[in-house]
Order: sequence, then structure tokens, then C-alpha cells
Amino acid sequence: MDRTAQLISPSAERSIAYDPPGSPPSLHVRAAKVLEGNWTGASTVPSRGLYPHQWSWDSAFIAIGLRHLSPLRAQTELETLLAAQWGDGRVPHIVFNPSVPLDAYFPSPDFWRSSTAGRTAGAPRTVQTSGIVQPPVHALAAWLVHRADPGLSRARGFLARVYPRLAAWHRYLLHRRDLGGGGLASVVHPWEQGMDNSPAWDLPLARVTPAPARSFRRADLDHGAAEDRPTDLDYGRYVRLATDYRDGGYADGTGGFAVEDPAFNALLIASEHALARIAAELGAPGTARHARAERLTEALVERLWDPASGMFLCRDLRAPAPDGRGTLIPERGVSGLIPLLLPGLPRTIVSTLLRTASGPHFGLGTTTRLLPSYDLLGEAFDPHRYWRGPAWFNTAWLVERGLRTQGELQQADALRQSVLELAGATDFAEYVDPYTGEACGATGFSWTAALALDLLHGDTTVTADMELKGGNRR
Ligand code: 9WN
Repeated sequence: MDRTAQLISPSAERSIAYDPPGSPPSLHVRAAKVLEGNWTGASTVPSRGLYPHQWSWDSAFIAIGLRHLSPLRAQTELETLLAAQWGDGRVPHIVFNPSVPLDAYFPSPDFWRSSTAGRTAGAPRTVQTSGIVQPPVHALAAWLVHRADPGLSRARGFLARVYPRLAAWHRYLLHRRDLGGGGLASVVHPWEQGMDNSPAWDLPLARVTPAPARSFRRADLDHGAAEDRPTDLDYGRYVRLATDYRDGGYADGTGGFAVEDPAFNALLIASEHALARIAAELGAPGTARHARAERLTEALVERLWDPASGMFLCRDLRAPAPDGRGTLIPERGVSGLIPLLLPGLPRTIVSTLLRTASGPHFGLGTTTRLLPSYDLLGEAFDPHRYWRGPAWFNTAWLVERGLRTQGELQQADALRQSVLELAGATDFAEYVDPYTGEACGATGFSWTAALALDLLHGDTTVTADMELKGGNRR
């Protein structure tokens, strides 16, 4: 950790505010303790038992919450992740902690073999990582972290250091991952999109031959109930896709799974707007990036908007289709609501998305306590199985930000309230039953604590578009 920064800025290490003796600990104190307990010295694990390394999009969400406790730790979180970036620009989905035993998590570093199999793609030599990526929330997080303490950020040259890495990351996604040729980035593995077991993957995964169950040993079942986790068959397919990618030297373009996902691309667009703001802060014009973000928003609408479903869907690029554009996957996932984040979304689409969110498929503010990950009326809906129905706190946070961006303050306030109540009541669960709010998965989960902190301290008095488009309101 950068000791000088602590001298430069008195706010670099804000201490946890302690409650008066005898009173129950506040949500702030409890969330801060979760993040304290999951901090390793340079980054934060998502969960001590289930996920004992650094995860990419988790770290971005964690930094967004950490900025309210320690802007320095929030900056460090992102810097540690970006230090493991590959030469081709990809930011790996896991950065492994060498002191954790190999059998604590599968797939472990000896599966990915990043420093050898990833050599041509420029994998780092000194740190072991996975070879796939996760959603690009990082530029957005860097921008929000900077704004929490601009003095500290400028004194440490935080933005100047992270900007070239974030720009290279976006270049990788926009060039190497435009597998559909329509401008959007594709994911090549369900783990890349972050909603691993979504029913949206069932069709594209059905074409993948599973690796035999005896060829690997799952570690997740040591921590979670088998009926809540992905099946062995799905795990076999995840392993096959990752093995093929590794054995091809992590080169992009030929894999059996290629999907354009609305949340992944919406986050890329929001982050592109954030990069424009970062560039402007560093004295370079951000106009070209804002313009690119607008073009990407048009491509998102053109390729993934489905008027009949009233939301965005995923496009399966490997599905046989006469025009070679692949086909839309007929499953409604929460991913298709996340473009609400985008300031440039056409108003008619916004109105339709709002109707879909509060209608029978998602029950926002009506039948559910927290926004489900998948269609309540979908055939595959299961309120407890991983990403096939339960509610996650990061997607609720994204939709809350989206509602505010679109000026839907009442709905945003109600969602904010549900997140805060359920995060506290479940001891910061990894996810919850969308109807009952019952805790599922791990507790003491980092992004649940971090995003609860963010909503606790965030500004709710303006339409908080996270200052992505300029026109700084402060
Ligand atoms: C695979 C760490 C990660 C999250 C993902 C979540 C889960 C891993 C797993 O945990 O994925 O990356 O082993 O299931 O689905 O969103 O980043 O919290």
C-alpha cells in the first residue's frame, strides 16, 4: 500500500464509524466489517470460503463501495486487478492468490496455466490468472472512486496510471471480441458474462460436448448446496469451453460459444462514457469516446432489442441462421433490463423496459421483494438455483442506478430501500429468494456489503447518472 498517500490526504484511510456503546451495530458498521474481513492487503475476496481469490467484476463493485470507507483502498483494489492485465488488453476474470491451496477453488491456476498457455496473448509471468474475462465495470468504478476523493486521486496520479490500462481493455473488447461484426463485444464462456448459469445459456451450451465428470473435481460443492448450484452436466460444458480456449492459446474467434449480451455491452458503454470523463479530467478531449458510446448504444438497440419481449435479449452468434447474424435467444434475464443505465437510450425503449420490469416477468415493486435474475414466468425459473431465478444485489444496484439515470426516482428509492433492508437482514447474502428474501449462497459477501454501503451513502436527491455525460452538478 502507498504509505505516502496517507500523509498527503487525511481522508486516505477513513476509519470505520463506531456506534454508541449498547446500540446494535449500524448497517454501515456491519458492511464495513464484512469488507474489512475479506480484505487481503491488496484486494478483497468475494467470499472467504467459496471464492478465495480476486474476481474482476466483483472488484469493480467492491471498489465502488470501498470508496466510502477508504478511497485509498478502493484505488488499490482496482490497481491490483489491473496489474494482472494481459498484453493483449484483457483483464482476467480471476487473479489467483498464490498462498491459497490449489484445491480451494476449481478451476485453479494449474488448470488455466496462464503464464504458459497465455504467453502469445501476453499473460503476465509473475502472477497466475484465469484466461477469460468478466463484464467491464472497471472504468465506471475508477471514475466513481476518483470522484470520492479527487485530491487523493490527483496526488497519487490514480487516473493517469489506470487510464492507459482501461483504454487497452476496451480496445481488446471492441476489436478482438467483436465476433459478430456489428460493433458489440461477445462473451466466449458463460462465466464471462457473470451470470454463469442463466437459462439464456441453455441453447448455446447444448451444442457443447461436456468434459467427463471424472476429469475434474468441483470445489464449489464443498461450500454450497448441490441443488442451488449448476449441475455436473453444465460444469462439464464450462470445463470443455475453458479447456478448448486454453488449448488454442486463448486466441479469439473460433470457440464453440459466442454470445452478445445486453448487460455486458451496456456496462461497456457506461464505462466508455466514464473513460471519456476520465480523459477530460486528464486534459484530453473525451468527445470521441462519448460519440463511440452513442454509436455502441445504437448497435445495442439494433442487434439486441426485441420489441415482442419488451426488453433486450442475448444474441447467439453460433446458432445457424441464414443471414449469418446468429439468433436472439428467447429467454428473459435481468441482463436485458440493465441497459436502463445508458443515458442515450431512446425514450420509447425506456418506457417499455420500465413496464417489463414492473410487470409479471420481474415483479419489480409488485410481486417480488428483489428483482429476480430470470423471468418469473419462464419454464426454467427456480427461486434458489444459481442465476436461474434468485435475486442478486449487484444487478439490483445496476437497475437502481438505471432507474435514477432515467429520472424514475420513486421506483429507484423503493429498490434502494429493498436492497438496504435485505442486505442487512440476510447478513450480506450472496443472493436471495426473490419472493421471500431468504438468504442463499454465502453470507458476508463482499459486493453485497459494498453496494449496500454505496446506496447508503449515495446521493439520491438528483437523477444520479453517475456524471457519465458531463454537466457536473456539484
Ligand atoms: C465463476 C465471484 C463470482 C462472480 C460470478 C458468480 C460466481 C464463479 C463460480 O462467483 O462465479 O466465475 O465459481 O461460480 O456467478 O458472477 O463474479 O463472486
